[in-house]
Amino acid sequence: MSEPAAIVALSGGVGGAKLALGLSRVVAGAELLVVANTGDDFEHLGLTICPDLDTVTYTLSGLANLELGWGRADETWGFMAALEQLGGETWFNLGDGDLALHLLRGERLARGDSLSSVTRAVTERLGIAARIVPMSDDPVRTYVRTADGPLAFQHYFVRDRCEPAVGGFEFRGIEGARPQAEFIAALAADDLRAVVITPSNPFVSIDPILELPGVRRALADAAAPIIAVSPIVGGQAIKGPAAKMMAELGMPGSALAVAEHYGGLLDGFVLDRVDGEQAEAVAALGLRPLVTGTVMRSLADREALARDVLAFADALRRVD
Ligand code: FO1
Repeated sequence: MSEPAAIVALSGGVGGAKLALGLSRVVAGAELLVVANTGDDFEHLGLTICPDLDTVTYTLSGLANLELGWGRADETWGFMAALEQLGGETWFNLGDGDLALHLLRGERLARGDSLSSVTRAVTERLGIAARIVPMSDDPVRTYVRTADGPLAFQHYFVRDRCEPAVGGFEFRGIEGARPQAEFIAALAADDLRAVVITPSNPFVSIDPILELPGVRRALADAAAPIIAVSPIVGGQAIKGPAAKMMAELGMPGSALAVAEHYGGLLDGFVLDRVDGEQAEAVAALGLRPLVTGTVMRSLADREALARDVLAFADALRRVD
């Protein structure tokens, strides 16, 4: 049989999208299936906003706003200025170009199209060779447990700027949500080369995907190594509230703590060189550690990490 070639990457927003871009440039396009978290999605101003799907889509099409980490580059804000003038809610910024995607998606969803079909139409139109799918076509909404009660994710993340201390998470609707069909099929396929858990927030970007009914089972049965890249480097998250959440959850803010969080699900765990001394403790968990450069500043960094992760998976597959 020819070498297995298919890659499944689980991704949230910025960090995950960077590695997804690296992967898309080192494997043949259609061999990469990026599964995006939809727990961050929410209804706002009558629109269905899908931040992680959109960040991955914009990143793989070269349209992403690299300064903001979300939305489009070269954006204009005429809509927001008019919304402000009219007294609308302006805590969540919607660029004029970004708005086109939300309106198009809203119209298609209202017509009964699935989120997968809308996403496929957009990614094909934008010339993205990789496949990008939502983790589910059924709605799942992440709520953050705080001292003042559950908080919808975007209210926590944007409106309240991640200030409330988190006590845990709720993924509302997840019990009845079916994992996206191509995602589950890819995990069962015998041409699967690797499952890559990208360096996204473990709690609010990756766990919603893992907690979907049937996903952990499908991952356990998958015929390829499952590798996670630490989102924590030197005790800090590259971007976002992961380290703050870990402290509030009583966990050490370390790469090792992330490895423990994913636990037995993994075959391999990738740490940055600054955390190299934790490799032994990761190995003691029964995981294979890989120590390399995981901070992705340039496109070359994204590609280099992607190559390292895939070579790591190939090495693990040969020993298993
Ligand atoms: N994040 C912000 O911090 N402020 C915003 O105004 C904002 C607007 C926004 C609009 C569209 C979109 O797709 C993402 C947006 N984000 C914004 C980022 C978003 O909250 C995060 O990307 C995810 O939910 C976390 O990964």
